[in-house]
Amino acid sequence: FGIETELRRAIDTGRMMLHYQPICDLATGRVVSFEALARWRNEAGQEIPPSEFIPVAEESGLIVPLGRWAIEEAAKTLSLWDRGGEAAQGVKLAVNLSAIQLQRDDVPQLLQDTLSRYALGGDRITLELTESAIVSDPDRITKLMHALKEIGATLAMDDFGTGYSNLAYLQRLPIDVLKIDRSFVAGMLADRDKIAIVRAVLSLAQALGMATTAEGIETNELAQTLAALGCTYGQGFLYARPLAPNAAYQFLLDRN
Ligand code: G
Ligand code: G
Ligand code: MN
Ligand code: NA
Repeated sequence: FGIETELRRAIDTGRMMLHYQPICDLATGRVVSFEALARWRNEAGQEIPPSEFIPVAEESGLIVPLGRWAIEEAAKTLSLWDRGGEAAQGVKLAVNLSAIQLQRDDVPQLLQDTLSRYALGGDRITLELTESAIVSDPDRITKLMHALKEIGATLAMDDFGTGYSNLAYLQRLPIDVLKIDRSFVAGMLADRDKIAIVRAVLSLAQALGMATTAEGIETNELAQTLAALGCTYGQGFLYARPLAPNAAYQFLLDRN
């Protein structure tokens, strides 16, 4: 009850922040997008991790206003960056969507309205969904995903390999990018099983015409190996931690 009340207030009063972690093209090193990650410092000044407040938000229904806020905030940030010049022109922001938000809210309508208000093209937004979103209500989610593609959004499957991977859906749904979970990526150079899984996911994605993002890249060696294996994009502390908006924009200016 306490955390739920405080979370509601945080969303209403702007205590919630988005931090942005760069995602780079492994072949060129250029930043292609940033993943938006919610950050919450409560009234006592403590950082509450998403692993604590996202489940509370999902159970209480606060995930709907939280998800709306995240889309609004990402669009606002993009339009601000665009006013700074050309640096951010082709860059996308990736917003995480929970299964519950997809069920309860009209996300395509919301996204379209928000993009229009900020004069942004749909191609500037990536939506990261998890396998649980698809399993929850396949028919509805299939329609939603097609509606989001109509708007021009990129669709990424987050944490791939950790959920109920239904390969039939994977093939049938308009998914653009598979994000390979960091539990397979970090440590793969020293673990035959992990590298075998990563290779298998890369060839599956290639066969289905999807791009790939490896999460949790912490070393150059890992980035080079993944590039050589044909992985498209990389994300991890090697490039940067999730950054406050101004630091993310500066990172973009320095790197691209
Ligand atoms: O911030 P951290 O890097 O610890 O993120 C952990 C996880 O929390 C992310 O992988 C993501 O699944 C989830 N998460 C972070 N921000 C959001 C958000 O705005 N909405 C939803 N639904 N999940 C988020
Ligand atoms: O959406 P997802 O649950 O994958 O969110 C990414 C989470 O992983 C965030 O909590 C982020 O801080 C974390 N993360 C991102 N890159 C790295 C990394 O290179 N190493 C580790 N240990 N964690 C990372
Ligand atoms: Mn994610
Ligand atoms: Na992930």
